[in-house]
Amino acid sequence: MHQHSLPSRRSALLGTVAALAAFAAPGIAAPKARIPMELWKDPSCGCCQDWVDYMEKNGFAVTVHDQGNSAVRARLGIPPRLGSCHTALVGGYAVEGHVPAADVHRLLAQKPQAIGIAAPGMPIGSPGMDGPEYQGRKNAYDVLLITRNLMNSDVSTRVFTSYRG
Ligand SMILES: [Cu+2]
Repeated sequence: MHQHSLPSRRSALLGTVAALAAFAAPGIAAPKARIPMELWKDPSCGCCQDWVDYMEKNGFAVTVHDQGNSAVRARLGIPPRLGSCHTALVGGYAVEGHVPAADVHRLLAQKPQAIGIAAPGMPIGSPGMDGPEYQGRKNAYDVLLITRNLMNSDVSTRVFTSYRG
């Protein structure tokens, strides 16, 4: 048994060394797997698609559903007052609206006990709401962390990141 397992272990080790050498080589970026995200939006929502394109450029692989946004939002436990134009699910968290990718990456790294994060409404200047039609305008907005009280199921929020206008 030992005789048989040795060559394969050895080649696996050599493979690892080769991979590490490739990662260390200057000018060669380590290939990074994109994070799967599922998203629900209205088919005619242009700013939703702009956000999808932005997320695709920032480390996410987005599967888009052109319906069911409101139903998914309700299912995930996001109250309508925190709603926006699209709802996403990533790593077990809800992401509502035009949330910057950095906040989603931080959420996935910190793994708080939470429903997810939201940028309620459609803040002008947020990712996907920053096209030429807005002429560089930026409104201040907060990305909120949404939590649910496990005792009474009350939903509450606190500021996750504040963006200045
Ligand atoms: Cu929008």
